[in-house]
Amino acid sequence: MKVRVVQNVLDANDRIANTNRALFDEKNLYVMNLMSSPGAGKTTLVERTILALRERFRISVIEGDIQDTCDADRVAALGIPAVQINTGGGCHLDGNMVREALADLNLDETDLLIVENVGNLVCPAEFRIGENDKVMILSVPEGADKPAKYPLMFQEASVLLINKIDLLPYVDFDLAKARRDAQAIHPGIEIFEVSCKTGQGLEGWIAWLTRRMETRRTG
Ligand SMILES: Nc1nc2c(ncn2[C@@H]2O[C@H](COP(=O)(O)OP(=O)(O)OP(=O)(O)O)[C@@H](O)[C@H]2O)c(=O)[nH]1
Ligand SMILES: [Mg+2]
Repeated sequence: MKVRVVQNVLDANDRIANTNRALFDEKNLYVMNLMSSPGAGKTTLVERTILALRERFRISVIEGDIQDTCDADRVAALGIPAVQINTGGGCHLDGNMVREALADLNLDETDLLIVENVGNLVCPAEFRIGENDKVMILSVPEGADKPAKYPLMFQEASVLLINKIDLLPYVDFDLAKARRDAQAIHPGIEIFEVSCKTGQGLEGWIAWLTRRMETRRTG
């Protein structure tokens, strides 16, 4: 019985996510759902991505947090339209929350919609929001055992950014193991080693995202 209830919730969410996706397709919009543990570097990546692509694409951002508006404020400080969703305790965004936030954005003037999910390594991966790609960050201080212990997000993501590689000299992080385990869970997953602090490796990420957007736009 309990399993059936959870399944019903996921089915209902899928229906709303499909409606969102139909709207995104109609507006010729590429949407990425950015997920990670708290503090892995999502908002810093959003800022870096905006700075790299703002001349080429019109960008809007939805920020998901349990409370507060500081992430949306960071994005708005760059002159980018940003909507903050406060889940009030909820550990993930779902299709309906994103649907409601869309009302505050001008989708006709957006090419790239970045949705930063609530910091959590488990639940966000279970709820589709109508995105084109799920993008995941694993940061070096979290440890290389995370793909093996929290496989779902690695399975669901189209791309994995291993962030904070500037900290590798100071933290025990087995890069080869993290890559190997992520590939075992999701064969062929794209992996980029980056530092959102120094900018190292971000050109690979920006090239990947640009390719995905172009593929989307040319069908
Ligand atoms: N050393 C280092 N610090 C980083 C890097 N990327 C982000 N940080 C720092 O990590 C902290 C958290 O970064 P955020 O971008 O706010 O992380 P987040 O994933 O958005 O956090 P939540 O939204 O709370 O889940 C900040 O102090 C960043 O400056 C990096 O590549 N290297
Ligand atoms: Mg953030």
